[in-house]
This record gives sequence, C-alpha cells and structure tokens, in this order.
Amino acid sequence: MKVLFVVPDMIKAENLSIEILSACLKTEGHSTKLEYSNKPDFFDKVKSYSPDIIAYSITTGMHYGMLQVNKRLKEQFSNFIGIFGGPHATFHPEIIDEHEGVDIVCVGEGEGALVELANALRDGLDYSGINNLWVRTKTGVNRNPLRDAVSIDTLPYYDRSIYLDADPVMKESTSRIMMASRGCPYSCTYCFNRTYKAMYKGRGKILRLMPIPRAIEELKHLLNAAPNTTFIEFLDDIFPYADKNDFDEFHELYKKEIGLSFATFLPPKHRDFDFIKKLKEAGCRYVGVGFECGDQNIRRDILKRPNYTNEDIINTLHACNKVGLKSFTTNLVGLPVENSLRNDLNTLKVNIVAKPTIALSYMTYPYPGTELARIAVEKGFISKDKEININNKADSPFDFGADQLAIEKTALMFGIIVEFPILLHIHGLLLLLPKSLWNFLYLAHRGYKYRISFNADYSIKNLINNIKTLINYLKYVKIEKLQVK
Ligand code: B12
Ligand code: SF4
Repeated sequence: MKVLFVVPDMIKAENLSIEILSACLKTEGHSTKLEYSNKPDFFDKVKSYSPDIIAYSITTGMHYGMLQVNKRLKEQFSNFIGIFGGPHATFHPEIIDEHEGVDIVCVGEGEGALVELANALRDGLDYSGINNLWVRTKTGVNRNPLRDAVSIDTLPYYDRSIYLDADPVMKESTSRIMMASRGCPYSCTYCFNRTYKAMYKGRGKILRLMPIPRAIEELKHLLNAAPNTTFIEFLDDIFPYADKNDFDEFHELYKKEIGLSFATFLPPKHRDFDFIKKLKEAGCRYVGVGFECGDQNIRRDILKRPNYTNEDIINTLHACNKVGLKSFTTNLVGLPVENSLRNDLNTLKVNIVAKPTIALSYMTYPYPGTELARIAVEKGFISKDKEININNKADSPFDFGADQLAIEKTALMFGIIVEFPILLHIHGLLLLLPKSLWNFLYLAHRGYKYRISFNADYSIKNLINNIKTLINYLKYVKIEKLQVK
C-alpha cells in the first residue's frame, strides 16, 4: 500500500511520530512519502503518487488546517482513506463525527493500528474492528478499544529518510531531534501525559526508556541516514538518563560512540554542580528546565507540578552559568488563576534571579482533555465550547477582564525583561507600547536566542534559513487564524 503523510511546512522540525509510523509501515513492505500541504504543487504531487492512505498527525491548533486540506483532497480524489492521529485526534476523536471527510481516527499510539490497517487494505480484509481506531462505516462509527502500550525496544529505527527525501532544507540541516523515551514520570494538569496515563491504565507501562545501548544504536542509524549531523536535540519530556548511574553510562557511551554536541530537558529539581559539569563535558550545549510558575502553591495545587522549590531552579541554573552551559526555562503565563498578572510578574522575577540564557514564555492554553481545561471552565475563565487558536502565541484564550492586554503584552516581553532586568522598573510604561510591536520584538528576541545564539551559528546562511522559516510560520499562522474565525 502507498501511504502519504501530509504536514504543513511550518516549523522545519521533523515529526518523530511520522518517522516511526513510516518505519513500521516499511518493515511490512508498504511504501511511504511525505508532502507539504502548503506548497503550490501539492495537489499535483498527491495525484502523481496516488496514495491508498493519506495520514495526518495533528496537534491542537494545526488540526484546523489539516482538516481543511483533507476536505479539499476528498473533493478532488475519492479513492483514498483519510486517517488522523496524534495528540489532537487522541483527545478529541469526535472529529470523525464533526467532519465528513475523516474516515478513521487513531486514538493513542499508532504503530500497530496503522500497520494493521495497511495490511488489511492490501489483503482486502475488513478493517472496521482494528483496536485504537475509530472507523467510519456505512452504519456509523466503530469506536474500537485501545490495545496495550507499545514496547519501544521492539520498534524499528525512526525513518529519517522520509523528511530528508521530502525537504532539501531539512536535508541540509545539521541539527536533528531524538527521543529515547515515551511518557513522563510526572502528571501536570495542563499536559497530555496526565490524561494519557489515565487512558492507558491497565494497558502496560506508559513511561518507557530505551536501554542506553539501544539509544546509541538509534543515534548511529541517524548518523548513517544524515551524516552531516553535528547537533542532537533530545526532545524527551524529561532527559531519560538523568539519574546518576544511568547518566554515567550514557556519558561514557555517548562520548565514545557519538561525540556530538546535544541539548536536553532536565527534570526540575536541584542538580548539583558535578552533574552539570559532567553534562557539559559530555557535549551538552544547552539545557531546558521547566520552571513554569514562581508560586509554589499554584505549582502544587493547580498545576500539580513535581515537587521543587524556586531555589532548586536558581541553583541549577547558577551551576549552568558557572560551567558555561547555556540554558532556557519554560514558563507558563496567563494562568487561569486569581491575579494572573501578578503571578506572571512573580515568575518573571524568579527568572531574573535564576539568570537562564533565555526565559521562554508560553501562553497557557486549555488543551482538550486536560484537567487544567476543566479547571479553567469551572472557574469561569473560558466557556466550554470556545474555539481556540493554539499556534497563535500572542493572545490568551482566557477572559482576564481589565488585565487581558497587560497579560498578553507581559507574555511577549517576558524573555526580554529577564535578559534586561532594568526594564522591570518601567513595566507599566512598556505596557503602553502597541502589542504588534511587542509581538515583533518577542519573535526577534526568541528567534535570535534560540535559533542563532544557542546554536552558535552566526553564518549568513543560517540567518537566511531562519528568516525563511519565520516567514513560513507567520504565513501559516495567518491562514490558520482565518480558518479559526
Ligand atoms: C517533539 C515535540 C515538539 C517539537 C516538534 C514537533 C513536530 N515537528 O511535530 C517542537 C518543539 C517543534 C514542538 C512544537 C510544538 N508543540 Co510539541 N511536542 C513534542 C513532544 C515533546 C514529542 C512529540 C513526539 O514526537 N512524540 C513521539 C511520538 C512517537 O509520539 P506521538 O507524537 O504521541 O505519536 C504517537 C501517537 O500520537 C500516534 N500518532 C501520531 N500521529 C499519528 C498519525 C497517524 C495517521 C496515526 C495513525 C497515528 C499517529 O502514533 C504515534 C506513535 O505511537 C510532545 C510531547 C510528547 N512527549 O509526545 C509535544 C506535544 C506534541 N507538543 C505540544 C504542543 C502544544 C506544541 C506547540 C503548540 C507548543 C507551542 N506553544 O508552540 C508547538 C506546535 C508545533 C506543531 N506543529 O504542532 C503538545 C500538543 C498537545 C495537543 N493537544 O495538541 C504536546 C503533546 C506536549 C504537551 N505537553 O502537551 N513540539
Ligand atoms: S513534567 Fe512536563 S512532560 Fe511531564 S507531565 Fe509535567 S508538563 Fe508534562
């Protein structure tokens, strides 16, 4: 069978779910391809490939665009099955009831389900009873149950070639992403992990780490597929080998067998100086730490974050600064709490003390199925049925009354004030500047720090590639905004 994955050309980042699904399909003899939906010759390319299955991996926000693309494809070609998977499909599978062109939705992990579907189509068998799939039939939608969580050690290597073949810019890129685990030990209320764990209860272990030698093999495969790679970004929810013994083994093997610089996400607890020093020696170029909120009570009661103090974060980041390891914090702004603006400013002040290389602010969104979404509705910050545009980072979906604009502008100036703390004294004055200006400054500052300074690549080529990516992204967000309206 021919399976076409369709994604927007938006952020120039590989999607590991597509790469693993593609690898599983190829193992069973199916052929796969990836096309960008926002390229001018997209429909011609679909026509010439003539896929049996068109597969979309959707997060909340990008689902508007992909549903629209599927609708247009259905109008032009009738002989393919349109299947949607990924976080949005998992937490809102009702898209199959809401959109005629959606033939199948995959809830949860897709490896087994997609391969079974392709095999059934190839063999002319009935596919309406495949576990994890909601399947449209002549008599209604079959909502099949979940299968057990996949054992990640048994999976093939990510199919890196699917992106490299589709996109010359990605092929040229020297930075690749990697995940050596699935799941997270924590259960924050705003995150999909909490809901996922509840969904998969009794269906196997949901936190799964690749044994270190297997992760090294995976990376060797990556280097084989993309020999120009110089940098690896571990995007695991939490760096899977952060415990001391694991880290020692990882440190030794990684340095010997891979030896490339990398970045990762640390668990938000205190890391001693020696650990940070070793991380730097292993080749780590920068680390991320999820700080999220400076108020311990909100962290514990509303966000249900793991247990850590502001001092834990401050000490870890000071250790990073001492050994010359760059760092970023992630911070949730516009939380659905009383005095949300005061809370944001408090979080900002702790960041000033901690001194990360960059403090990233994330507007809080009530993702479908999360407990925080329920809390926000319950507290009256948002109505249950409000449509939200997730990819638009400048507007809060919540109703903060008179503080609305101040919260949205503070989110945009957050990283800049942390870098230049003197600006905090004139926060009130800065709020008088137009939001469009803050939006521009936010993108410029974040883009510079994250894409250029972190990667220590000041070349004109890198600058141009990043500007192109930004323009692509802005164009896409603009189209999406219209679709939401
Ligand atoms: C890597 C990552 C990114 C990367 C790369 C994204 C990319 N190119 O796709 C970066 C950093 C760029 C990124 C950005 C964003 N991300 Co992100 N990201 C992740 C992360 C950490 C890993 C995703 C991943 O690759 N997982 C590994 C694969 C194997 O697992 P999986 O994605 O769950 O896929 C399985 C199933 O879902 C299913 N499946 C998936 N797709 C399909 C398709 C079909 C057809 C089928 C049958 C099955 C199927 O099968 C897969 C294998 O079992 C997840 C958290 C997580 N741990 O999953 C967040 C996550 C996906 N991100 C999230 C968010 C919110 C964002 C941003 C909006 C953040 C922001 N405010 O800017 C942006 C949006 C970008 C976008 N295009 O959507 C949310 C999405 C929530 C939601 N309801 O949609 C998540 C779940 C994090 C969270 N804590 O809630 N992200
Ligand atoms: S620590 Fe991060 S990935 Fe883990 S549950 Fe909390 S928000 Fe999600």
